[in-house]
Amino acid sequence: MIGLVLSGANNAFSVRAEDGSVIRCGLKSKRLKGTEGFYNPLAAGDLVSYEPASAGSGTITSLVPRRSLFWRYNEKGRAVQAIAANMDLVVCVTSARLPPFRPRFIDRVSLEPASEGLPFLIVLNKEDLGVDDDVAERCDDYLRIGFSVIRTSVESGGGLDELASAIRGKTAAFVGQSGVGKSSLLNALEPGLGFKVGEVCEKYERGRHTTVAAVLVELADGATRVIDTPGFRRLAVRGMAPESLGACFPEIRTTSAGCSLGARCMHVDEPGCAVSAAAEDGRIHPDRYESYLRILSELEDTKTYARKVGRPRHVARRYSGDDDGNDNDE
Ligand SMILES: Nc1nc2c(ncn2[C@@H]2O[C@H](COP(=O)(O)OP(=O)(O)O)[C@@H](O)[C@H]2O)c(=O)[nH]1
Ligand SMILES: [Mg+2]
Ligand SMILES: [Zn+2]
Repeated sequence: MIGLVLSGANNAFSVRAEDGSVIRCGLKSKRLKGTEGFYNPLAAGDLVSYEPASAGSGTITSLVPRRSLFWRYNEKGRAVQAIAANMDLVVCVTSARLPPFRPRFIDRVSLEPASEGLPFLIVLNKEDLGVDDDVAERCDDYLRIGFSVIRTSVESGGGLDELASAIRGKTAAFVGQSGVGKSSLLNALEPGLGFKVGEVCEKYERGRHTTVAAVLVELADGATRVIDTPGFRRLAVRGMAPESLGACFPEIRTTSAGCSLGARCMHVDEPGCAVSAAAEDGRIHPDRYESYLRILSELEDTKTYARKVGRPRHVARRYSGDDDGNDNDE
Protein backbone atom coordinates (compact mmCIF):
# COMPACT_ATOMS: atom_id res chain seq x y z
CA MET A 1 0.00 0.00 0.00
CA ILE A 2 1.11 3.53 -0.70
CA GLY A 3 1.13 6.17 2.01
CA LEU A 4 2.05 9.84 2.26
CA VAL A 5 4.62 10.89 4.86
CA LEU A 6 3.19 13.77 6.88
CA SER A 7 6.02 14.18 9.35
CA GLY A 8 8.54 12.25 11.36
CA ALA A 9 12.20 11.55 11.87
CA ASN A 10 14.60 8.73 12.62
CA ASN A 11 12.43 5.63 12.70
CA ALA A 12 9.01 7.05 13.50
CA PHE A 13 6.84 8.59 10.82
CA SER A 14 3.24 9.73 10.56
CA VAL A 15 1.89 8.36 7.33
CA ARG A 16 -1.49 9.07 5.77
CA ALA A 17 -2.81 5.73 4.65
CA GLU A 18 -4.91 5.16 1.54
CA ASP A 19 -8.13 5.21 3.56
CA GLY A 20 -7.25 8.66 4.92
CA SER A 21 -6.34 7.52 8.40
CA VAL A 22 -2.97 8.44 9.87
CA ILE A 23 -0.79 5.60 11.04
CA ARG A 24 2.57 5.42 12.80
CA CYS A 25 5.23 3.71 10.76
CA GLY A 26 8.77 2.53 11.34
CA LEU A 27 11.26 1.53 8.68
CA LYS A 28 11.71 -2.06 7.63
CA SER A 29 15.43 -1.57 7.25
CA LYS A 30 17.75 1.24 8.21
CA ARG A 31 18.84 1.65 4.61
CA LEU A 32 15.88 2.52 2.45
CA LYS A 33 16.68 2.23 -1.24
CA GLY A 34 16.94 5.66 -2.86
CA THR A 35 17.95 7.43 0.35
CA GLU A 36 21.57 6.31 0.53
CA GLY A 37 23.90 9.12 1.53
CA PHE A 38 21.12 11.21 3.02
CA TYR A 39 21.21 12.46 6.57
CA ASN A 40 17.59 11.36 7.04
CA PRO A 41 15.71 8.68 5.15
CA LEU A 42 12.36 10.40 4.59
CA ALA A 43 10.89 13.87 4.34
CA ALA A 44 7.39 15.31 4.61
CA GLY A 45 5.71 14.76 1.26
CA ASP A 46 7.42 11.47 0.49
CA LEU A 47 5.34 8.64 -0.89
CA VAL A 48 6.19 5.24 0.57
CA SER A 49 5.12 1.63 0.29
CA TYR A 50 4.13 0.22 3.62
CA GLU A 51 2.82 -2.98 5.12
CA PRO A 52 0.08 -2.52 7.69
CA ALA A 53 0.86 -4.13 11.03
CA SER A 54 -1.46 -3.83 14.00
CA ALA A 55 -4.21 -1.22 13.92
CA GLY A 56 -2.77 2.25 13.56
CA SER A 57 0.73 1.15 12.71
CA GLY A 58 2.77 -0.12 9.83
CA THR A 59 6.20 -0.75 8.37
CA ILE A 60 7.69 1.27 5.54
CA THR A 61 9.28 -0.99 2.97
CA SER A 62 10.29 1.37 0.17
CA LEU A 63 10.35 4.93 -1.09
CA VAL A 64 8.53 5.91 -4.28
CA PRO A 65 11.02 7.91 -6.41
CA ARG A 66 10.75 11.62 -5.65
CA ARG A 67 9.43 14.09 -8.21
CA SER A 68 11.12 16.96 -6.48
CA LEU A 69 13.03 17.56 -3.31
CA PHE A 70 13.96 20.48 -1.15
CA TRP A 71 17.08 19.71 0.82
CA ARG A 72 19.80 21.40 2.74
CA TYR A 73 23.30 20.39 3.55
CA ASN A 74 23.50 19.39 7.18
CA GLU A 75 26.86 20.66 8.39
CA LYS A 76 27.00 18.57 11.52
CA GLY A 77 25.94 15.39 9.78
CA ARG A 78 28.02 16.24 6.69
CA ALA A 79 25.24 14.96 4.54
CA VAL A 80 22.26 16.13 2.55
CA GLN A 81 19.13 16.43 4.62
CA ALA A 82 15.82 15.98 2.82
CA ILE A 83 13.32 18.55 4.07
CA ALA A 84 10.28 18.40 1.79
CA ALA A 85 9.48 16.12 -1.11
CA ASN A 86 7.21 16.02 -4.13
CA MET A 87 6.19 19.65 -3.95
CA ASP A 88 4.98 21.58 -6.99
CA LEU A 89 6.04 24.94 -5.66
CA VAL A 90 8.62 26.34 -3.26
CA VAL A 91 7.41 29.33 -1.28
CA CYS A 92 10.23 31.33 0.27
CA VAL A 93 8.79 33.36 3.09
CA THR A 94 10.70 36.49 4.04
CA SER A 95 9.78 39.44 6.18
CA ALA A 96 10.03 43.14 5.50
CA ARG A 97 11.32 43.64 9.05
CA LEU A 98 11.89 41.63 12.21
CA PRO A 99 13.78 39.59 11.18
CA PRO A 100 15.35 41.80 8.50
CA PHE A 101 14.87 41.10 4.81
CA ARG A 102 17.68 38.86 3.55
CA PRO A 103 17.96 38.76 -0.23
CA ARG A 104 21.11 36.61 -0.14
CA PHE A 105 19.17 33.95 1.65
CA ILE A 106 16.42 34.15 -0.98
CA ASP A 107 19.06 33.73 -3.68
CA ARG A 108 20.27 30.54 -2.01
CA VAL A 109 16.77 29.14 -1.53
CA SER A 110 15.96 29.86 -5.20
CA LEU A 111 18.74 27.62 -6.51
CA GLU A 112 17.01 24.32 -5.95
CA PRO A 113 13.67 25.25 -7.50
CA ALA A 114 15.55 26.89 -10.38
CA SER A 115 17.70 23.80 -10.95
CA GLU A 116 14.67 21.50 -10.82
CA GLY A 117 12.49 23.80 -12.90
CA LEU A 118 10.00 24.23 -10.05
CA PRO A 119 7.99 27.43 -9.66
CA PHE A 120 9.44 29.74 -7.01
CA LEU A 121 7.33 32.19 -5.07
CA ILE A 122 8.72 34.85 -2.75
CA VAL A 123 6.38 36.01 0.00
CA LEU A 124 7.25 39.32 1.60
CA ASN A 125 5.41 39.00 4.90
CA LYS A 126 4.96 41.56 7.71
CA GLU A 127 4.20 44.24 5.17
CA ASP A 128 2.38 46.01 8.01
CA LEU A 129 5.74 46.79 9.63
CA GLY A 130 6.72 48.90 6.64
CA VAL A 131 8.60 48.09 3.45
CA ASP A 132 11.82 50.03 2.95
CA ASP A 133 12.71 51.31 -0.51
CA ASP A 134 15.68 48.99 -0.89
CA VAL A 135 13.48 46.00 0.00
CA ALA A 136 10.85 47.08 -2.54
CA GLU A 137 13.58 47.57 -5.14
CA ARG A 138 14.89 44.03 -4.61
CA CYS A 139 11.37 42.60 -4.85
CA ASP A 140 10.87 44.44 -8.15
CA ASP A 141 14.07 42.87 -9.41
CA TYR A 142 12.92 39.38 -8.41
CA LEU A 143 9.73 39.99 -10.37
CA ARG A 144 11.73 41.27 -13.33
CA ILE A 145 13.81 38.09 -13.51
CA GLY A 146 10.73 35.90 -13.46
CA PHE A 147 10.07 34.90 -9.86
CA SER A 148 6.65 35.55 -8.33
CA VAL A 149 6.42 37.94 -5.40
CA ILE A 150 3.43 38.39 -3.10
CA ARG A 151 3.31 40.88 -0.25
CA THR A 152 1.39 39.70 2.77
CA SER A 153 0.52 40.64 6.30
CA VAL A 154 -0.96 38.20 8.77
CA GLU A 155 -1.69 41.27 10.87
CA SER A 156 -3.87 43.09 8.31
CA GLY A 157 -4.84 40.11 6.17
CA GLY A 158 -3.33 41.76 3.09
CA GLY A 159 -2.22 39.44 0.30
CA LEU A 160 -3.61 36.29 1.91
CA ASP A 161 -6.18 35.70 -0.84
CA GLU A 162 -3.48 36.05 -3.45
CA LEU A 163 -1.29 33.57 -1.58
CA ALA A 164 -4.19 31.15 -1.19
CA SER A 165 -4.86 31.17 -4.92
CA ALA A 166 -1.15 30.81 -5.76
CA ILE A 167 -0.97 27.50 -3.86
CA ARG A 168 -4.47 26.16 -4.55
CA GLY A 169 -4.44 22.57 -5.75
CA LYS A 170 -0.68 22.29 -5.28
CA THR A 171 1.75 20.88 -2.79
CA ALA A 172 3.63 23.94 -1.55
CA ALA A 173 6.71 23.82 0.65
CA PHE A 174 7.04 26.92 2.84
CA VAL A 175 10.69 27.59 3.63
CA GLY A 176 12.55 30.48 5.16
CA GLN A 177 14.38 31.57 8.26
CA SER A 178 12.76 31.41 11.68
CA GLY A 179 10.43 34.17 12.69
CA VAL A 180 9.39 35.41 9.24
CA GLY A 181 5.86 34.10 9.75
CA LYS A 182 5.62 30.80 7.88
CA SER A 183 3.48 29.12 10.52
CA SER A 184 1.39 32.26 11.06
CA LEU A 185 0.69 32.52 7.33
CA LEU A 186 -0.39 28.90 7.13
CA ASN A 187 -2.66 29.29 10.14
CA ALA A 188 -4.17 32.38 8.51
CA LEU A 189 -4.88 30.46 5.30
CA GLU A 190 -7.21 28.09 7.08
CA PRO A 191 -8.62 28.11 10.56
CA GLY A 192 -7.74 25.16 12.72
CA LEU A 193 -4.38 24.22 11.26
CA GLY A 194 -2.76 25.00 14.59
CA PHE A 195 0.86 25.37 13.54
CA LYS A 196 2.88 26.57 16.47
CA VAL A 197 3.84 30.23 16.24
CA GLY A 198 7.03 31.50 17.82
CA GLU A 199 8.18 34.82 19.15
CA VAL A 200 10.73 36.96 17.42
CA CYS A 201 13.49 37.72 19.85
CA GLU A 202 13.76 41.52 19.70
CA LYS A 203 17.34 41.56 20.81
CA TYR A 204 18.59 39.46 17.95
CA GLU A 205 15.77 40.24 15.55
CA ARG A 206 15.59 36.56 14.90
CA GLY A 207 12.94 33.98 15.39
CA ARG A 208 13.26 31.06 17.67
CA HIS A 209 13.22 27.64 16.14
CA THR A 210 9.80 26.30 17.00
CA THR A 211 9.15 23.85 14.17
CA VAL A 212 11.48 20.91 14.69
CA ALA A 213 10.72 18.92 11.57
CA ALA A 214 8.75 19.63 8.43
CA VAL A 215 5.05 18.85 8.64
CA LEU A 216 2.66 18.29 5.74
CA VAL A 217 -0.97 19.27 6.19
CA GLU A 218 -3.80 18.88 3.71
CA LEU A 219 -6.19 21.80 3.51
CA ALA A 220 -9.94 21.36 3.71
CA ASP A 221 -10.35 21.64 -0.08
CA GLY A 222 -8.73 18.19 -0.29
CA ALA A 223 -6.46 19.33 -3.12
CA THR A 224 -3.98 21.70 -1.51
CA ARG A 225 -1.12 20.51 0.63
CA VAL A 226 1.21 22.73 2.58
CA ILE A 227 4.51 21.75 4.12
CA ASP A 228 5.70 23.88 7.03
CA THR A 229 9.44 23.53 7.46
CA PRO A 230 11.76 24.31 10.34
CA GLY A 231 13.35 27.72 10.05
CA PHE A 232 16.97 27.60 9.15
CA ARG A 233 19.36 30.47 8.91
CA ARG A 234 22.13 28.62 7.26
CA LEU A 235 21.82 27.33 3.73
CA ALA A 236 25.11 26.07 2.42
CA VAL A 237 25.14 25.15 -1.25
CA ARG A 238 26.79 21.84 -2.00
CA GLY A 239 26.66 19.05 -4.50
CA MET A 240 26.44 21.28 -7.53
CA ALA A 241 29.12 21.59 -10.18
CA PRO A 242 30.34 25.21 -10.27
CA GLU A 243 29.67 25.25 -14.04
CA SER A 244 25.98 24.60 -13.34
CA LEU A 245 25.49 27.53 -11.01
CA GLY A 246 24.91 30.19 -13.67
CA ALA A 247 21.95 28.26 -15.06
CA CYS A 248 20.23 28.55 -11.65
CA PHE A 249 20.17 32.36 -11.92
CA PRO A 250 17.57 33.00 -14.65
CA GLU A 251 19.02 36.37 -15.63
CA ILE A 252 22.55 34.98 -15.80
CA ARG A 253 21.36 32.03 -17.83
CA THR A 254 19.80 34.24 -20.49
CA THR A 255 22.61 36.80 -20.54
CA SER A 256 25.40 34.20 -20.74
CA ALA A 257 24.50 33.45 -24.35
CA GLY A 258 26.51 36.57 -25.18
CA CYS A 259 29.75 35.51 -23.42
CA SER A 260 32.76 35.25 -25.76
CA LEU A 261 33.95 32.01 -24.16
CA GLY A 262 30.50 30.48 -24.54
CA ALA A 263 29.67 27.70 -22.10
CA ARG A 264 33.21 27.77 -20.68
CA CYS A 265 32.68 31.23 -19.20
CA MET A 266 32.27 31.23 -15.42
CA HIS A 267 31.37 34.94 -15.47
CA VAL A 268 34.11 36.01 -13.07
CA ASP A 269 36.68 38.05 -14.97
CA GLU A 270 36.90 36.38 -18.34
CA PRO A 271 37.33 38.63 -21.38
CA GLY A 272 34.10 39.32 -23.26
CA CYS A 273 31.87 38.15 -20.39
CA ALA A 274 28.36 39.44 -21.07
CA VAL A 275 27.25 38.68 -17.50
CA SER A 276 29.83 40.81 -15.71
CA ALA A 277 29.19 43.58 -18.26
CA ALA A 278 25.46 43.40 -17.49
CA ALA A 279 26.18 43.51 -13.74
CA GLU A 280 28.34 46.57 -14.36
CA ASP A 281 25.62 48.54 -16.11
CA GLY A 282 22.72 47.30 -13.97
CA ARG A 283 20.94 44.99 -16.40
CA ILE A 284 21.79 42.29 -13.87
CA HIS A 285 21.32 43.44 -10.29
CA PRO A 286 24.78 43.84 -8.72
CA ASP A 287 23.60 42.10 -5.56
CA ARG A 288 22.43 39.09 -7.51
CA TYR A 289 25.78 38.97 -9.28
CA GLU A 290 27.54 39.20 -5.92
CA SER A 291 25.41 36.29 -4.65
CA TYR A 292 26.48 34.31 -7.70
CA LEU A 293 30.17 35.05 -7.07
CA ARG A 294 29.95 34.14 -3.39
CA ILE A 295 28.16 30.86 -3.98
CA LEU A 296 30.55 30.07 -6.83
CA SER A 297 33.57 30.51 -4.58
CA GLU A 298 31.86 28.42 -1.89
CA LEU A 299 31.34 25.64 -4.42
CA GLU A 300 34.94 25.95 -5.53
CA ASP A 301 36.22 25.83 -1.97
CA THR A 302 34.18 22.81 -1.02
CA LYS A 303 34.60 20.77 -4.17
CA THR A 304 38.34 21.28 -4.57
CA TYR A 305 37.39 22.44 -8.00
CA ALA A 306 40.46 23.27 -10.11
CA ARG A 307 40.21 27.00 -10.40
CA LYS A 308 41.22 28.38 -13.74
CA VAL A 309 39.79 31.81 -13.43
CA GLY A 310 41.07 33.19 -10.12
CA ARG A 311 39.21 34.50 -7.12
CA PRO A 312 35.99 36.36 -7.71
CA ARG A 313 36.80 40.03 -7.67
CA HIS A 314 35.08 42.34 -5.29
CA VAL A 315 31.84 43.87 -6.47
CA ALA A 316 30.40 46.85 -4.64
CA ARG A 317 27.52 45.68 -2.53
CA ARG A 318 24.45 47.77 -2.52
CA TYR A 319 22.57 45.85 0.10
CA SER A 320 23.53 46.79 3.64
CA GLY A 321 25.43 44.53 5.99
CA ASP A 322 27.72 41.64 5.25
CA ASP A 323 25.06 38.97 5.40
CA ASP A 324 25.75 36.28 2.87
CA GLY A 325 22.62 34.29 3.58
CA ASN A 326 24.65 31.62 5.24
CA ASP A 327 25.65 32.74 8.70
CA ASN A 328 27.22 30.37 11.15
CA ASP A 329 24.99 31.01 14.09
CA GLU A 330 22.58 28.18 14.63
N1 LIG B 1 3.65 42.34 12.51
C1 LIG B 1 3.52 41.11 12.02
N2 LIG B 1 3.92 40.05 12.77
C2 LIG B 1 3.82 38.81 12.24
C3 LIG B 1 3.28 38.60 10.94
N3 LIG B 1 3.32 37.27 10.68
C4 LIG B 1 3.84 36.68 11.76
N4 LIG B 1 4.14 37.59 12.72
C5 LIG B 1 4.74 37.32 14.04
O1 LIG B 1 6.08 36.83 13.84
C6 LIG B 1 6.43 35.89 14.84
C7 LIG B 1 6.96 34.60 14.22
O2 LIG B 1 5.91 33.96 13.50
P1 LIG B 1 5.98 32.41 13.09
O3 LIG B 1 4.74 32.14 12.30
O4 LIG B 1 6.24 31.55 14.26
O5 LIG B 1 7.26 32.39 12.14
P2 LIG B 1 7.99 31.11 11.52
O6 LIG B 1 9.15 30.81 12.40
O7 LIG B 1 8.45 31.56 10.16
O8 LIG B 1 7.01 30.00 11.45
C8 LIG B 1 5.17 35.69 15.69
O9 LIG B 1 5.30 36.51 16.83
C9 LIG B 1 4.07 36.19 14.79
O10 LIG B 1 2.96 36.67 15.51
C10 LIG B 1 2.85 39.75 10.19
O11 LIG B 1 2.38 39.69 9.03
N5 LIG B 1 3.01 40.97 10.78
MG1 LIG C 1 7.19 28.06 12.23
ZN1 LIG D 1 30.38 35.16 -18.83
